[in-house]
Parts: sequence; C-alpha cells; structure tokens
Amino acid sequence: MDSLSLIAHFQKIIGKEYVLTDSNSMAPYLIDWRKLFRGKALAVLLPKNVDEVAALVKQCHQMNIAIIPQGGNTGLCGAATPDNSNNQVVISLKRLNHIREIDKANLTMTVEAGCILQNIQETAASANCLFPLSLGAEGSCMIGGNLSTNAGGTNVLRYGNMRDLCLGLEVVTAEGEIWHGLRGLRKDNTGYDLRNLFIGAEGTLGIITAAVIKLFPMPIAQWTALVAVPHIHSAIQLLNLFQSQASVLLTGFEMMNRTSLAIVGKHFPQMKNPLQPEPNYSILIELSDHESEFHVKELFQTIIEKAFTDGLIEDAVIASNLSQANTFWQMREHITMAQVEENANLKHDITLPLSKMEQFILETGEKIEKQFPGIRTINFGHLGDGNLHYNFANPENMASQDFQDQHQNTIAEIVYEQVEKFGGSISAEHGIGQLKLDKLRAHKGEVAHDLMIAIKKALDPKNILNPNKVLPKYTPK
Ligand code: FAD
Ligand code: 2HG
Ligand code: ZN
Repeated sequence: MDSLSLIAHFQKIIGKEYVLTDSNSMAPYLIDWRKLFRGKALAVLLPKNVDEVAALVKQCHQMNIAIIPQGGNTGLCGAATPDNSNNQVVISLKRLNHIREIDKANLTMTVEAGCILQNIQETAASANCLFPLSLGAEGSCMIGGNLSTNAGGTNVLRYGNMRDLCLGLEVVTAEGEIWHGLRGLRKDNTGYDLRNLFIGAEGTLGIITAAVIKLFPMPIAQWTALVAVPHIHSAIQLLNLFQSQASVLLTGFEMMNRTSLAIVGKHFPQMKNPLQPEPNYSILIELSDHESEFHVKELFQTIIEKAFTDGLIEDAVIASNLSQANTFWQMREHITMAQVEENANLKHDITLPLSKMEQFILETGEKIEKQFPGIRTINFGHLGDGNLHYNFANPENMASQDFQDQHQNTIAEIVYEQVEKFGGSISAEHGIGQLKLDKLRAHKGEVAHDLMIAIKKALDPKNILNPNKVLPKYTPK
C-alpha cells in the first residue's frame, strides 16, 4: 500500500482533521523538548478514544508501520521523537483527556492517558484528595507519558514514583488488541504483573490509553524551609536527621548546589536565593501533616534547632506563608529552564546509594574539573531519593555549543564509569529513550538485557512500537 492510501485509511478511522501531514502542523511533534533530536513522520495521528487507538495500531501492524506514542513531549531522553526514515507515525494521546471516574471510598481515580498531570492534581484537590506526583513539567506532561517513563519528581521519598501510584491500566497491544486492566485493587496476585511491564517501557511494549491511579488524603498543613549547608556530607546527615525525627511527614528534600541557584537568579532575577551569601548547597525541605498545623510547625522548629546545634546547617529560612513556600519551589523548578537559557548543557540523571554519594561527588568532581578547568557543575536533585541531576555547563572561556559537541561523550563516560563504580544507576527517573540506548547493555548486564529483548519480542514481534528506543536493534545469541 502506498503512503497516500495508508493516510486515507487513517483518515477513515479518525477523521481527516486528526491526521496531520503538512510539515507546519507536524513540526512540534517531531522534535524533543531539549531540541537534541529531530525526526520525520508519515503523519501525526490524533485519535480520541481507545477504540480509535486500537484501530490505528491494527492498521499499522498490518502494514509494518512503526508507531511513536507521544504524550506532552516533555521527555528528556528523545524517547517520543520519530527517526529520520519518514516511515513512522506519531500517535499523540492528547485527545484522550477525560477523567473517567473519581472513587473517593477506594481513593482512586480513573484517567485517560492524555490528561495533563496538573489537571489531574487539581481535580483530585477539588475532591479534597492528593495525587502526589509532582514535577516541573506538570503543566504539559501527560499521565500516559508519566506512566511510560515511570516519572519521579519531588514527592517520591514519601509517596513513591509513578509505578507506586498506579493500580490498573488499559493498554492497546502491538497487534491492536485492548487489554482491559483497569482494576483499582491494592492486592491482586494473579500471575505475571503485566501492569508493571508497561509502566516505564517508554512506549515500546504497548500504548497506554487509561489508568487507575492512587489518591491520598490531602495533608492539612505543610511547612517548607530553605536551609544552607556547607557540604554534601552535612546535607546527607541532615536528611538522616529529618528521616529519623519526622519519618513519613518528610515529603520533600531537594538539594541544589550554588551554581544551580546562581543561574536561576541570573536568568530569573525575581527568584534570587534568599540565603545570602549563597551557600555551597541549599536544601529545600517540606514536611506535611494530617494532624495539625501546630504539630508540624513545632516538629520542624525542633529539628532545625538540633541541626544548628549539631553544626549541620549554617542558615535557614522557614517560609512564613504559602506564597513564600511557592517561591522556594519555583526557584527549584526553574533550574532546568535556567539551563536552557545557558544554552547547551549536559545532563546526567543518576541515582546512587546515599552512603556513596559524598565520595562519588568528591571523586567525580575532581576528575572532571581536572580535565575541564572552569567547567560549571550544576548539581541538584531529589537527594531524598539518592537522585542527582549531575549536569554541566561550559567553562566561561569555551563556547557552549563547542562544549556540548566536543566534550559531552567524554564527560558522560567519566560520570557513568563513576556511577558503575559506586553501584548507582545511569537513569534514575528520565528513562533511556535514544539518549542512553547504547549504554544500557553494559549497565544492565547481558542477562538482564537479553531478558528485556525476549519480552520485547514476545509483546511486539514485528518491532513496530517505538523501535530503537530503550533497546537497540540487537539479536541475542
Ligand atoms: P512524552 O515526552 O510525550 O513521552 C515520553 C515517553 O513515553 C516516550 O517514550 C513516549 O513514546 C512514551 N509515551 C507517552 N505517552 C504514552 C502512552 N500513552 N503510552 C505509551 N507510551 C507513551 N521527569 C521526572 O521523572 N521527574 C522530574 O522531576 C522531571 N522534571 C522535569 C522538568 C522539566 C522542566 C521537563 C521539561 C521535564 C521533566 N521531567 C521530569 C521529564 C518528563 O517531564 C517526564 O519524563 C514525563 O513523565 C514525560 O511525560 P510526557 O507526557 O511529556 O511524555
Ligand atoms: C528536575 O528534577 C527534572 O527538575 C529535570 O528531573 C532535571 O533538568 C534536569 O536535568
Ligand atoms: Zn528530577
């Protein structure tokens, strides 16, 4: 079948206006958020419900057309961008954007894949419930993308990542069948865990069309503080102190090094760090409570006082109201945008055992600074989860594009070698996509990698779902 008849088939399934083929309307779907990856597509398809998704996939399966599922296109690993063959189609889930049900007694919500995360949070809040997944891209990322990347964000240390927040899925398989797995059960030991195969698969095993997600009672009080610590050692001790004293009330523990907040202040002057002089590390801490405002405030103050006495912290600003707390969070969430303003930047989204974090930072920093004098380390992240965004910007005397083009591989090699040495992971929460495709086999080991390929072959024998993402074209022995 030639491409014109194929397009006509798509148009018959979802309507002419939802099959985009002209380059202007397709453009935003063919480039990733960081503008690192660009691709081409036969068409961008915008189905409105699960049946339309299934019919499109059946058609593609029959014709051996590869499909790139796409949500909000905020992913940071190029996983939602087609390749340059011009033989692939993008299926955007954005029109599947209905909240199907809120079950307050069961504390669950059934949402379609194209629901924007922030809309889900707001709908949950209007029912006096909390949906805790929270990240900087929440105004545009979609729950299907969050599920497919197993997104993390800033509440993981209390509520877990997306995998922990999902009870059931509806999925269109590679052959265009619909798996109706939308159960809101917290226990279900009925054989293999299919749900957890699709979560984090980055669209390589099936297209998620809806999910049952977990809700939580809304906390009645929150206290937020920004705290100055001299080095990473004290940051980890402070984390341990909060964990032991506040236990599950600790809902956020974000670390930002001096350069991270300096670039935020430079590009967004209304967001200057209130801690002055700017400390080596600023820690954003949040406690949430269901009992009383008084309780959490007392607890916070007691822990902060102890931290001062123990010499762990140099300074602290406790947010006096919600608006100041929001300003602290805004500052934290703007680091990624500030890095965009700095132009080219190198990202390494890694996790390490907390016990190894200090040695990793000291040793790796020394290696990199020795080789690239003046390099700017933008080190921030979800310290409570052992997750660093260990990023770099060019030394002042080197053009940022040259820095990126000439040195990104060398720097990544040093970082990932160190990650292996200290028993960490080369992808904490952003995924593999095409960015880290060539690193996965060495990192996971042959056995794990071959098992992944076996799963992929069983679920998608024609390799039409997001090919060459996560797993390269590889034939096991
Ligand atoms: P997309 O980018 O559209 O897609 C991501 C992957 O999922 C692709 O492989 C795509 O094919 C697949 N996919 C999308 N929808 C479906 C579906 N319905 N079925 C099957 N596969 C699908 N991530 C974090 O984890 N934590 C953070 O704190 C965080 N902060 C961020 C801050 C900023 C400013 C930005 C730009 C990104 C951030 N991210 C973060 C990364 C990104 O927002 C997340 O990975 C998010 O989950 C992606 O959702 P999306 O809808 O944009 O997915
Ligand atoms: C965050 O935590 C995101 O802000 C993005 O995961 C990290 O920009 C980055 O490297
Ligand atoms: Zn993050």
